[in-house]
Amino acid sequence: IVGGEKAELGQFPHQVSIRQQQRTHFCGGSIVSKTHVLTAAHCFDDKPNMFNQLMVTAGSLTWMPNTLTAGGYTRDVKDGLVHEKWVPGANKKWYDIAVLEVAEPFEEWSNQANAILINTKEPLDVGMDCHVSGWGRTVDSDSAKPAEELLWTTVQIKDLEACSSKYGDAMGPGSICAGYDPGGKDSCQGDSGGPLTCDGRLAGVVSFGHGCAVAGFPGVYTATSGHLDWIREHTGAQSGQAR
Ligand code: 4AZ
Repeated sequence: IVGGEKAELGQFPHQVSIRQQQRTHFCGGSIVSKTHVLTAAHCFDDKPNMFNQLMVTAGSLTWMPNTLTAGGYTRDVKDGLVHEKWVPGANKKWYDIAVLEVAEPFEEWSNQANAILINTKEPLDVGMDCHVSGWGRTVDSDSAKPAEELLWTTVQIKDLEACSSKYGDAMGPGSICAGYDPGGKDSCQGDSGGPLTCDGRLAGVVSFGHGCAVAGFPGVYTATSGHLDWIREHTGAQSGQAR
């Protein structure tokens, strides 16, 4: 997250960090049911069929393995599914959505780890304030590491036509844009797969953008409302409307 502030425990109880064993955080995700996490397909381009080596952590402000023991709920991943229409490495970032099934359910919901309802409202109002959170880069630089603490920022829903005219063919059906016009607030690499929430509903999954926080280039999100059938088929997610 570029231009963000530190989250408080319980502020984003649906947020998870996805790691490969004891290695570094590589993507975010959202708990959508006791057993399923929604994330981005492109997170797994370089880890095809390695789902059973992954783990997810919820209810923690840090992703770091050594401090994870101090709190949070870590689960092994049992299986995963990338959208069957996702094409790794293609210029078209269409169907950038995936689900992970955890080996042990998130049995006990708490105010620190909890499922989020899927937004069904479409379209969302242009200009609406939404929140994006994650441990991704805080500056758009290849040398940047993931953030140590969970960050979040506020971005606004952008006009779809105006945004697709900037991104062209890269943006698929069922994608939306959200950003901050002056620049300086955005999701960035490492936030991928994580939640864009609008009125407390999961409206988008962090997908891609032209750099991060560049004025005039909002972030692109896979819209949950554009993939409801797929999400319902592959998760036990519940839906609700953003107000
Ligand atoms: C990335 O590289 C990435 N500003 C994710 C989100 C955004 C840009 C890049 C959105 O994964």
